[in-house]
Amino acid sequence: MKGFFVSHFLINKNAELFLLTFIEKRITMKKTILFFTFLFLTGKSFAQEANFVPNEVLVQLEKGVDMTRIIGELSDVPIIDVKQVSKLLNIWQVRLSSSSISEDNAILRFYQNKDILVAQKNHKVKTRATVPDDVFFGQQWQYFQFNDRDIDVDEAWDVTTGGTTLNGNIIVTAVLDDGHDTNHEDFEDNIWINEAEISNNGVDDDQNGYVDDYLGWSTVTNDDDIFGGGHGTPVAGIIGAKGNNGIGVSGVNWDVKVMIIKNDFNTNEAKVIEAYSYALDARILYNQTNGAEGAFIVSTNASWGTDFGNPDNAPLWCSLYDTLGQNGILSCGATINGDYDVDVVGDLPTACTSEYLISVTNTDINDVKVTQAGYGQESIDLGAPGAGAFTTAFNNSYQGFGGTSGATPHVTGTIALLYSAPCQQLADLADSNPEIAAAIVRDLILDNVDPNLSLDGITSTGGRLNVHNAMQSLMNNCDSLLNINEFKKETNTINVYPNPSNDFVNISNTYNNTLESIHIYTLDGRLVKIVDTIKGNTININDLSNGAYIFKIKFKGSVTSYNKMIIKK
Ligand SMILES: [Ca+2]
Ligand SMILES: [Ca+2]
Ligand SMILES: [Ca+2]
Ligand SMILES: [Ca+2]
Repeated sequence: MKGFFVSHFLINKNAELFLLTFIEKRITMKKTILFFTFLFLTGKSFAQEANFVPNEVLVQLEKGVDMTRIIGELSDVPIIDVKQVSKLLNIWQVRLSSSSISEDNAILRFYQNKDILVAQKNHKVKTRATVPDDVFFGQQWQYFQFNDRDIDVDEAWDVTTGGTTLNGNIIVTAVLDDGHDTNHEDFEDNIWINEAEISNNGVDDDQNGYVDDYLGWSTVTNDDDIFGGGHGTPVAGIIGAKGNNGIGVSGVNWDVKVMIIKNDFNTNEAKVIEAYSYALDARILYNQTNGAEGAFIVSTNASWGTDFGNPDNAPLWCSLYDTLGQNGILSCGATINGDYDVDVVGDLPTACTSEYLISVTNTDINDVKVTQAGYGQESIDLGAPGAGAFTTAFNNSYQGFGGTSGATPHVTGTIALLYSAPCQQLADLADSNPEIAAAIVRDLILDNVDPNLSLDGITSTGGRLNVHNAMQSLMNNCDSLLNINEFKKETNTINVYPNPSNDFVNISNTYNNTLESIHIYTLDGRLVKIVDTIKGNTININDLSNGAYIFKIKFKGSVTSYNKMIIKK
């Protein structure tokens, strides 16, 4: 037996040194044999010892033994400092003089003292990170840089890499863009397919109002010809290129379903509304059928927009974000690629005031806002890495993709990833109250950014996306998600009655805030009336002609305006 011990000690001296002594001291011979057999079988996988703090050793003393006495007994060991790290277990951190003894020799010496139970090196501990095996992962600086100028998604992947909620909802994110390279190798099954539809038979099999919408939907050709994606393929890749499949890159989600809605964005707002409506219809159907039909869309991505667009003139487009949010969908918008304050000059959609629209600007590899990227303390929420973010590209290739277009899908993808977290409360809320779930996920992202000087004072959060921080906050607060007061404001319901109305309209909300102002627009965006002296909750509209109007309602102390459609007759 002795010989076996010695040879094992020689083979694997680092970790087993202490075990040898431990076994001799603490357990019977019979147990020793079992323990050592186990060690022998498994020892090889620990051939390399983890990094440790130089000139430090941790020691555990017998209960009640005084460290001062031990130091006296070990006068030949050059101890320069000790600190108790556990009173209960009598464990001490011991610092040694650097030059005179190795950690191994000090440990050997400690074990010669009968009152020392354990002596070991002080191994370094660091945040874990899950790294996928995709060959170009190393080029995805937005995920990992040694100087940590990144979104820490690798650390979030310790918790989840995407896919479904705990209740089994398959998480979908909708990309409204110029289509997708459907032949790209690095998506595998991460592109959403409408399983309830039969392709190319001229029949709307799932009766969702769209004929043959099998691969998604194109508002250009009114079918599912989504092929294209010079711009859309990188966007989709950032959200959900297949992770850890040994090829290409990884999206923010290793697994997710990306719904492709192809659009021609050089046309008009009607097409924008059509594109969003496909996503909205699918989520409403999902909610109404308890997941039997439709799609569990949690986020949409708009890496496009109208430079200098005035939200006041686009009430339909802007109010769509409220409707999407009320049904559980957060939307992300890329702001202008120009050095402008969009609070002042306007932008569509990123200056729309909906609580369910997250507006994103662009940071670079040095974690600094790109000069040619919009900002706005009210309108723009946060920064994300966009300038040259490495991802998939058209024609089955890979490239650095840029601008706010590259920044935004990192946020869109993060929304999807958070929904896949192992938090039962969030999964249940996503089913029972999609709007509150969406508000929670939004706040998790916005409340947990990395503060960033280049964004300070010119964005609402003053920071850059940090996926890990948001994920940690979710897991830490999972049990009390519903108790967080901040979320209550998002459950605010606006009541407008009667509707249709004649001369007077009453407006109230759940929290009885005082009305500050109401801007009344025609459906084509023309401002026809401003009401800013309001007594009680009733306003007089007898001067309006008959027809439909958008009321943009603002309460005192709230940054949000609520859009409601009112019929005057
Ligand atoms: Ca990092
Ligand atoms: Ca259909
Ligand atoms: Ca069909
Ligand atoms: Ca991959």
